[in-house]
Amino acid sequence: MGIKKNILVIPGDGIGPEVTTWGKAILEQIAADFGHDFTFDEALMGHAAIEATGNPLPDETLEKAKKSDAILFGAVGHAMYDNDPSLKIRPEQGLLKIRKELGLYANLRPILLFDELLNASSIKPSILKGTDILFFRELTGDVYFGEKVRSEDRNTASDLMIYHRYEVERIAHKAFEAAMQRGKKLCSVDKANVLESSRLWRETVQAIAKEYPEVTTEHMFIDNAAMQLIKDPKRFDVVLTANLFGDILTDEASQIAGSMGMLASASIGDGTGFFEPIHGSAHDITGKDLANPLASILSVALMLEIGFGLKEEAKVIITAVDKALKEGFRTNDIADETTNPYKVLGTKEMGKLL
Ligand code: GGG
Repeated sequence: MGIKKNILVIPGDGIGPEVTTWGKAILEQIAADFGHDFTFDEALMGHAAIEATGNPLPDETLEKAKKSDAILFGAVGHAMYDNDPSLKIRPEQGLLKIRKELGLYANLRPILLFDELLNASSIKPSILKGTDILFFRELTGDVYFGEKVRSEDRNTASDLMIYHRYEVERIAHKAFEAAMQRGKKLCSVDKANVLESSRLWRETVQAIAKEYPEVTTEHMFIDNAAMQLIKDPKRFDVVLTANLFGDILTDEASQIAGSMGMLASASIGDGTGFFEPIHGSAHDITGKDLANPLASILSVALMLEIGFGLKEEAKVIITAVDKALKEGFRTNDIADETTNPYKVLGTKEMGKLL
């Protein structure tokens, strides 16, 4: 029987609107094919919201988000803020605030490697083949939310790296539960040889690990993890890490999957789930029909599976992506001339194909 869901679409900035159009189109197609009743609303966030209202997360957006069953988000950011660090109101503040307000503390980032893209990576296919990693990036703590200070003379600055035990406990439970459903291996990544917040992280994960004796747990320093990810990605199953480390490590891991344009994410916590590609607003390619819509489309698969429990529908999307890749269709970011047949599509053509 079909289900009824109200989905809020927040396209955001840069290539966000271009890719989110196709994520939404897939949701409409799935609803038609499986008899679901998906209704959509739209809201502003990021630079688009600052331009319209002066606020990167307008109250109206937050209210709509709280009322919705799931959120499909694109990206935030604009080059003008990167070039002027003194600007106080910034697009990213909208994204951080909505994560905090919705209690979205666990960001799941699966490194889903399609065999057809083995050659799109700069890492050797023999090292990559068989890689299947699920990252749990903590999302509502760390330097992102700790106190930020700039001295009066503007010559000194600090960002407080802060974690509370309960924040580590709740995401650790989610990660261990996922490990139980997968390869029963969990690697917790920190910098406990240097950082006190990482020592709290490690002792908390060690305590939680005792509740999951079937899971083999290891602890790794972030610098080593960054190296192992490229050297031997297959050694990882579930990776649990903090906000900043997770942000950096998953951008690195996107090269295993071939491109940032291939990685989807699901942010979950106390209520409404939030689904977005891991990539940002990519101003260099905005409006050029070059963006890869697959990360948005795969984020929809996560919404269906994790948000709504619709596993079959999610599988249909992953199979369709796999088929398009097997037939040789590529966007520019995953193009690799060794593929035969081989056709490079724009954002719109790839979106329509799916
Ligand atoms: N779709 C992800 C996105 O828009 N990222 C831009 C960004 O600034 N994110 C902040 C963060 O997740 O660390």
